[in-house]
Amino acid sequence: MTRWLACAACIIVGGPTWAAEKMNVLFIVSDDLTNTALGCYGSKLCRSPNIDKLAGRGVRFDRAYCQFPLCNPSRASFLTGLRPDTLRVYENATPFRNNVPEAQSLGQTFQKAGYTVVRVGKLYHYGVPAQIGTDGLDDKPSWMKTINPRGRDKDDEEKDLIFTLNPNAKGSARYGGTLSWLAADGTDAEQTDGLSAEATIKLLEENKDKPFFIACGFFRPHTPYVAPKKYFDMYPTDKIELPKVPEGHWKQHPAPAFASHKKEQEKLTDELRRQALQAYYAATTFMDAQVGRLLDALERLKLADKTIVVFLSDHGYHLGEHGLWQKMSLFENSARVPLIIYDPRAKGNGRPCGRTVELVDLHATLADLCGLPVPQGQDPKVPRLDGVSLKPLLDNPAAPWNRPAYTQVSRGTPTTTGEPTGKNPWYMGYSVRTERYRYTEWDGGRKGVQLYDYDTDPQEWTNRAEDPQYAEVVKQLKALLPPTK
Ligand SMILES: [Ca+2]
Repeated sequence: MTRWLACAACIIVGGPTWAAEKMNVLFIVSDDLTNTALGCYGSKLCRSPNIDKLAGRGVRFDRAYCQFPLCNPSRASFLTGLRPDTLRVYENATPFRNNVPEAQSLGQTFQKAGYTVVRVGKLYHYGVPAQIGTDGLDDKPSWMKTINPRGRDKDDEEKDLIFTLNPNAKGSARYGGTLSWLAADGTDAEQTDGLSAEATIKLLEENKDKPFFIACGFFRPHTPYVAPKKYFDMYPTDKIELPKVPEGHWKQHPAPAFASHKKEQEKLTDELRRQALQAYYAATTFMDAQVGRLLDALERLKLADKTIVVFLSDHGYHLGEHGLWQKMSLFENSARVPLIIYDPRAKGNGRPCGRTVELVDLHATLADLCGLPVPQGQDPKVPRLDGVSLKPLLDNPAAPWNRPAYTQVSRGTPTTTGEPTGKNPWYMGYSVRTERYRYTEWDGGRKGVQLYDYDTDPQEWTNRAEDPQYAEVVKQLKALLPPTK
């Protein structure tokens, strides 16, 4: 009966067929991209015209947070809609199905609804650059088809052309785990991300007449920061300013807050820091150009009005703020992510949203926007989603919202099942972010507590956790930890 009525409505309004009315999804994920490198989030130097254009069209989330500032735990979380503590995935080695075999992933939700669901490049965790061109730590049930491009960046790596801060290291610590970069010869199209854009455009062309969920995971600006030379030329090092770190900064905060620091970073001179920023910006602008190719293809194929576009990074990134580089901290630079959602039907398009939202919300959001069911607990082996739909904020970015955002990170080496063991001691830091504050406890507060008031201290230079004036704020935020369903 419902189906007949729907078809009748189509005939009356002369609209497209029921199947064609389904919204498509183009899901674009960047790797290790910080907000501070994007024009639409306030960067004065780094250029990102295509992501800026998307932000102007859709809703730009200014307080969006990852659940864990590391590839595998974060990606497993947002691609399932389940928190790291539900999946018990805290490092880069454990596939989430080891712990929660029957979880229904975002890709599975769309497959069940009859969508064509395809992945290009890095969606679930991949070791970068070591696993480029492979399946990485993929989740096979999530996709109907997968494409793993491999570009000349891998050839240049094999020729040892890439500068690394850690030249004596082998394995992932040589390029992926440290600062490394290359101003590459050749064109955009030869790079892995250039090939990923090309493959994604081909998929859009092939699937333009049926509902699709196409996911494109770019590898840049993850280390090694590799991009064609022309992008390096856009950022002369003498134009690059380094972030300020107050004298004695580390002594005012708990030690675990800085435990992501790596020994080799002590080799960084100001000139090397500027070169690292130049390379990171070059890799970002190169990746942005590939995003632009995808957006142009949507226009050319007349898909722009019936495709929801999501752009995000798996977590944030330090570029020297707090004296830190890369990820794995619970400061804003590491926990905060760029997130843009463009649904052509949304009333809030073109406006920023300042509400605290989480990447774990994406599964519920996209299912809601496309009218698809998600697990409701009928089967106890299939967990309900931990996130909620952001649809109300897409229609009204200033709508009332009472959900804070959570980010957690481990210190020490977690076991692959996530369970603590005597042999392998480790602990968690949990952080809760409201629109004004961030409150963090390390090991339940036993290894330190932090509180920042962003109204007066946007750079997180003053830890207010012990300040009597903030005692009531601490009490309220403490009650929110750890996150619960
Ligand atoms: Ca990452």
